Amino acid sequence: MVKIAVVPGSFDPITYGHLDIIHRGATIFGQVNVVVLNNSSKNPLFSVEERVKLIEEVTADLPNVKVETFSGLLMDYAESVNASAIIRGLRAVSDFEYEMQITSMNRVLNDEIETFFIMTKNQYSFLSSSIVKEVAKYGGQISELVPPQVEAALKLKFNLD
Ligand code: COD
Repeated sequence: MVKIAVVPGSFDPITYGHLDIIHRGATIFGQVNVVVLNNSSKNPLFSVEERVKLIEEVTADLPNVKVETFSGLLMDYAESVNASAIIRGLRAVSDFEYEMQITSMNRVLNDEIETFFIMTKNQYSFLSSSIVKEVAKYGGQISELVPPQVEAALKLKFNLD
């Protein structure tokens, strides 16, 4: 039976850091479901549909990756697709406390779906969607931080050329 791992997030927008985690997950698990949780309290720049489309475009070369969206609890989604694991990315020690809180809560909800942490590549350890949006907004160089499709979408959002 194919083992399914879920990579959940906001992906507003997807960066090379996210993509690194998805690539690594796709070499370990038979199938990776990237899921955009659309009930976040954050105020997103991109709509759920825009985020899904960008992720689909930049993962098109990975045949065992599929992109979905879900409203509700991550564990409800994971159970609905029969997932074996959740994959989260770790950048720095600062991520740890937040991740531990989420993982502990998820364990209360379902102790059988294990959370795996994958450390990002060194060059992406400072990278977040928020930083990318900030730099893009003021016309800074982001080509080493996000795929070309995402760079183009950000320029369009901020009316830059
Ligand atoms: N390198 C490696 N990994 C990275 C990088 C990077 N540069 N940047 C981000 N990541 C990782 C993050 O650590 C995370 O694992 C993943 O990529 C997604 O990141 P984000 O920022 O897009 O998404 P988050 O962390 O805001 O997503 C939070 C969820 C939406 C998953 C969470 O809030 C959730 O599960 N919500 C649903 C409600 C729920 O089930 N709640 C109960 C548990 S508290």
